[in-house]
Amino acid sequence: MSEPRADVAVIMGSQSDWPTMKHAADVLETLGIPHRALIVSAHRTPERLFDFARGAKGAGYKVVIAGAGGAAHLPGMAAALTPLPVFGVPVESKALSGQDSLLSIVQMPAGVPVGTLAIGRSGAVNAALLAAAVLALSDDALAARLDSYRARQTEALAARPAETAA
Ligand code: RP5
Repeated sequence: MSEPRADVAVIMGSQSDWPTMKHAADVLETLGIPHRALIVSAHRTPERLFDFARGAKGAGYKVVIAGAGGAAHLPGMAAALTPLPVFGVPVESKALSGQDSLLSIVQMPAGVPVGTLAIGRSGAVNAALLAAAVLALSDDALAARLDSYRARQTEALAARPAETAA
């Protein structure tokens, strides 16, 4: 039996990336965007990476979100192999707090773009919101849901800070 259609692939280099990348999946879920999370390592499963990225468009994906840490080659290699837009999320590494991940992802050569997000949770959330914005260009119902998401976020922010324990 074939798997249901997914618009967004959330790929990551390791199980250890999931606590970060789950934030992207959660936002996609909230916005009702069909997505699939996959572990695809540029270094440990290079054949899986090639198979995934070469077949991503044909499989029906429209956007790829790729998260990796350390020597984070996954987003760039995915972008080299697929014409789909790729958003890269630098996962916070233990050794260098994700600065290694960020620099590995952001410094792509001209001609092979990766939309690079912030390190960690913010990057994962924003990658999902960017994916949603791309998909919303051709989906009015999703555009309305994205507008509502942003409106709820605006309404949730208090005008004044509450007292908190020191
Ligand atoms: C990268 O190496 C992964 O994306 C992960 O962030 C990092 C560490 O992987 P594990 O050793 O935790 O599996 O490829």
